[in-house]
Amino acid sequence: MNIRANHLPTAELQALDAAHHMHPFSDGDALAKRGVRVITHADGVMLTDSEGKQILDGMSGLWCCNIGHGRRELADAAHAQMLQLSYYNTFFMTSHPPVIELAETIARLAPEHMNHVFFASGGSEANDTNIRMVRHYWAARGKPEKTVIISRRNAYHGSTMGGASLGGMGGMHAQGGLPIPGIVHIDQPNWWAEGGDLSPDDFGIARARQLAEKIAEIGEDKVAAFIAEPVQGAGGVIVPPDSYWPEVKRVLEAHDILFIADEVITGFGRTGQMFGSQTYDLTPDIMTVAKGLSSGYAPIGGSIVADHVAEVINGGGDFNHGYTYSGHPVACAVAIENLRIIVEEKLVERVRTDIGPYLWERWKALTDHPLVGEAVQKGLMASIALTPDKSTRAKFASEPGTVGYRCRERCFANNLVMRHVGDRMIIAPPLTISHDEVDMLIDRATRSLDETYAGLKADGMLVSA
Ligand code: PXG
Repeated sequence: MNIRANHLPTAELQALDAAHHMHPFSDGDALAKRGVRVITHADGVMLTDSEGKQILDGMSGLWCCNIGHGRRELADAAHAQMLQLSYYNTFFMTSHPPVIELAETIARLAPEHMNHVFFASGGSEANDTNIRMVRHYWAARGKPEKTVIISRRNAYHGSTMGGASLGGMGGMHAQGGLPIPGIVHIDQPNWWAEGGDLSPDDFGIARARQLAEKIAEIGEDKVAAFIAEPVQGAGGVIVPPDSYWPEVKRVLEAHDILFIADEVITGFGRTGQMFGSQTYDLTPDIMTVAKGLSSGYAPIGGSIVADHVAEVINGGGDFNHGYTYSGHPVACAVAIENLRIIVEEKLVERVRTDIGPYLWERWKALTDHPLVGEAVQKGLMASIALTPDKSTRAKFASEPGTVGYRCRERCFANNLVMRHVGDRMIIAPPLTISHDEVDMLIDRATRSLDETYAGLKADGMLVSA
């Protein structure tokens, strides 16, 4: 392979990276000073860095590599498609075989009532599509004043102006004048952090009822849609109390608004069903997908659209929206091959009946550790809350995220990618992870927790806020 940088020494790669590459969600100066970690190869669940270290990828890249790294079938699909038709657009009354086949495949895998797909290059773009689509839907139905979209605090829906506005991340809203008008937020169902003295079920109901209260406050005639992740991912793998989704469902059924399930992380097997909406028995009008659609082998996302919505959009004249890479043939060919593997290798069933339950056996035992409060999991996404006192669900006296960051650093040192979100630690390994690799993950996580605990003790930081 003729990639010059593959052969450069680490220090040189780091210097060039610092000089020319601006990183997402990073403090550029701090990163340059420290030097980035350069990942050069990956196979299965293991990454290799430029120093030859073998690292267990507990995050599937960035929640995307559902089938694991390095599958030759996907490379072959991309290669063949590039030679046959590397690019053509899907505008101006044209189409091509891979986009047609992928749309049909997705319709077959999606819930019965969802048979239409609008493609994008990733989840953020797809959510921007969704903002425009739900507003256009109501306008086409003669209700142009139904424009407001309700979302949740600490949700993640992308990084474009629209996606970041739908998201409920304070740090993102603080930069660039967000959110854009017409997007409002209610509270998240995060019982550990915000449940106070309520039982998880009472708290779940209370948080779900905020949706009804917000609709009443704005006026149903002004509300276009509610958007939510079945399980919040980037927010810290927040698994809602059992009472939450049934109550939200009741609220949605009682009101004439659309429901967008953001399945960018939960789609394509992550929760043990093909879609997280199926895990929670939800009936979305639109599902946002990306990541696991191609297992990250090619950038592709989209909106899976219910028949009744597609009918209105298709009947509403031109929908003046689209991306150069909507339905990119190479990305579609890669996604088709990826979905074939997910289905034929029964990865979704594997998560539900085999590796998911096995991970849970091992993961929940982490609550024996003095630093770990709750452990939660849905399929192959899981988190633990770090706390100085689990009996009171206490937060640390240090700035939120300080302890999580220290733990993440220990994980790195122990060759495990386990992320922190504030003081929660999260994992979402490839759906192909073996039992032995789960054992390795738990061993490395435990060692990292032990070292974090020892460090906090030594520094006098085991103190409640
Ligand atoms: N929706 C959800 C639920 C996501 O998790 C997006 C939309 C946006 O997708 P794109 O493909 O535009 O990135 C995401 C992406 C993190 C992290 O820190 C998570 C995401 C992206 C970047 C960082 O966990 N999720």
